[in-house]
Amino acid sequence: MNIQFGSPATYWVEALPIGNGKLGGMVFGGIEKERIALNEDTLWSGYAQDWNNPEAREVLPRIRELIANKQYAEADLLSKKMMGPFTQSYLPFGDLELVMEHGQLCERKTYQRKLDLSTGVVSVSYEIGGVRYDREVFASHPDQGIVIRLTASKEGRLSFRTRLGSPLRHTTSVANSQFELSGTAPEYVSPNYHDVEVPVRYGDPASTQAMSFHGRLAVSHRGGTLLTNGTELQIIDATEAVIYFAGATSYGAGERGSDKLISPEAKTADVIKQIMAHDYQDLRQRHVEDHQALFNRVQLHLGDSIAPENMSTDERIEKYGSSDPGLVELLFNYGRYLMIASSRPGTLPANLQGIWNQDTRAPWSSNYTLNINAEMNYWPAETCNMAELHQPLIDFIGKLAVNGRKTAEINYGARGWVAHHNADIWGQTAPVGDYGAGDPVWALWMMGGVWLTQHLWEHYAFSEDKQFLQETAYPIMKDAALFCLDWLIENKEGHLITSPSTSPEMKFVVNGEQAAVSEATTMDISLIAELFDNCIEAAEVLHTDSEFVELLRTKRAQLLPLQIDGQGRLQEWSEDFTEEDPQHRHVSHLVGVFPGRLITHKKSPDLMRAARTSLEIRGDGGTGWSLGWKIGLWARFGEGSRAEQLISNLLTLVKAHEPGKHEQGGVYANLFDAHPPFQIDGNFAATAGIAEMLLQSHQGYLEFLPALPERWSTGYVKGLRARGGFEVSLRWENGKLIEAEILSHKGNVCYLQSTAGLKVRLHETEVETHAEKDDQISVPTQKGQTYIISFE
Ligand code: FUC
Repeated sequence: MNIQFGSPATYWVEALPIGNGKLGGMVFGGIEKERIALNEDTLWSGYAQDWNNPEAREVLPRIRELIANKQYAEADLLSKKMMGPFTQSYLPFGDLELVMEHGQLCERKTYQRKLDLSTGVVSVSYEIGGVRYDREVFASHPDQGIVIRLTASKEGRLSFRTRLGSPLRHTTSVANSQFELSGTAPEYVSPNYHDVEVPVRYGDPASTQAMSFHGRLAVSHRGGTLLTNGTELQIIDATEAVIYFAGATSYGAGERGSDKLISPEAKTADVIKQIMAHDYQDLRQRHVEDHQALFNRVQLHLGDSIAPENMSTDERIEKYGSSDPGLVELLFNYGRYLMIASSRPGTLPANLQGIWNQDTRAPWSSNYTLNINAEMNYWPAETCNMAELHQPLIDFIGKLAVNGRKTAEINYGARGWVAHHNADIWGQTAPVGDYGAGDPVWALWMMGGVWLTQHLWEHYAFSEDKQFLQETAYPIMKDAALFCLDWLIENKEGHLITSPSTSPEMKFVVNGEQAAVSEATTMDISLIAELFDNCIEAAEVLHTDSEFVELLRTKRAQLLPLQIDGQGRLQEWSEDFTEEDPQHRHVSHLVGVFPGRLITHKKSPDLMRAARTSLEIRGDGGTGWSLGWKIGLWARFGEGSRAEQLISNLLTLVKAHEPGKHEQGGVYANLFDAHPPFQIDGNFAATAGIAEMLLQSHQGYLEFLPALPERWSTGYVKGLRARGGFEVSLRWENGKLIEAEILSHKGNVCYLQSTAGLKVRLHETEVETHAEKDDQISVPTQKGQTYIISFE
């Protein structure tokens, strides 16, 4: 289960990612000069500011009037007055540099560099002068540091120098045999798509409000000597050495419950002290055990790999693509690996690049983009059995819900909470766009919070953790619903609509003019309808708020119904507008099909067919994340081979030195999703989409292999999760399901789609099943028991 190469990385997207949720590293595997590009997930520019804009409230009635009069271009223009500042940017920490004093390689063939997904360890090895050099690198979650072990096969042949550097303002020092880097983040970084005269602004060093950060290196060694010369650490004539890296920022200082009294310097000192108390094998074992406790929960086998074992991953992508079942498995497992490495309880949620970013002005600020990307990152969390890794997003939603209350009140005079298109570490909830410089097609979208609440509901639906529902999820969901109740207005026909409303990020054309804002886009209505449904269900589970439930039911019924357009598609806007780009990457109006569950074969077959037509016309192209979304959509349409086509399109190699077309996605050599540029969402969507092809549970019952492509004729999957507290393993042969194993965590009745010849056993005893309506079979289960279902 390796991503592997026969040479060092030249470009960052060829390097191999490691991470412990907080610290990230990209290992280049250089021979004479190694670079590990470092990140710490809380290192962002700026500080919490007031982003709310009272002017929004003033112009709102006029904007609504213009839209009602179909003066869309004018409404677009005026809606710029609703904008606030851009979000801040996620920053690179710096580089760990390593200079090996053995010169270059003569014999290229001896070189190998790989990331083993099953251990979370990157290794590099090669031979010079008859000595074999080995390097192992990992980011330890239990020990909170990055560990690098270097060995030489002959005694005394290991000599190197190491230090830290950073593109951000910093100073370095060496004291007590430790290398230290102290840095300051900029107070402002302008998005890379918004050029201004001074895009990166630092504050006055004496009074800056930006965060500080600190990195620390220490080395232990067997044989040889450690020298320090004030600018680096140097090891001479050793046989083995271990380098330890710790990094921290001042983020959180002053927040309630934070460790504000601990400076970043003290934090790194503490980590290094603790980590050095363990020997290398111990650290490695603790890391591998921790990683595998999450990684080994799920297994996928789609057939035997057809690629030679030592083939480098980029060659494998180019030569075989999705025709190599092993490569599809690797893509699936990589999404799980990247989630484990970028999102742990207590860390920030994975941003546009997870935690890996080398640019001071990262693409789209590497922020949280709420109109698709941030949600997409967490699509595999529940289905792929990593529910606790969903926690950072859940915590973040809680933070946005607090800040978004102010925005709802100040910007719109509404109750509840709102978030828009972008968020950052500071919990920005207002529309971005630099007070008018942005385009309403992305900046003006009020549904960020509404969509995010879907994650709270799903986290409950999979676990059925009522305490979580009561204490965390429902209050935030209810508050988001309150915002919607205030935001919705009645149109002339008595339907409830949103206005202004955009379908991210697609414009429509009216009278030869393009515009973004209109009323009641299908995405708005779909997200609100689903939130209301989820709130109603949640309140019923909790036996609470019966009046509120009634109100939601009434309002839900009054929402503008979804429509089918002249071409038989699910209509994207409330009117049958012509779109600016029929193959646009966003498929916002299909959100109710996937990841939502508003539109299904059972509930709304006509809308489902129309949605399928929409996707057909949108085509099989798009950015990396767009391809990823379409895998899940085709899975929901029940068309496995089409979903597989999208996986195949995603497995197109994008070469780092040929930047590729912005709207033509694929993967880089290291299998990172290419928008291009690198954006991690496509990796997560691919993993979630593959899981969705094999198991679905959004219709209230389990569906096995709902979208199995012809190519995956024989295989198995183990450990996927289904709503209702079930863990499911499946085995199939020649396209036919042979056996399913269901572990019941909650003792709920398990509903299955009825299949002829199905037999359910608990141990050796046959379990009685009951036929229900709609071709469902129900199986009573007991908590903690595993049921075997065989199909004849
Ligand atoms: C949205 C998308 C872009 C990109 C950006 C981060 O604006 O339309 O394609 O993914 O987010």
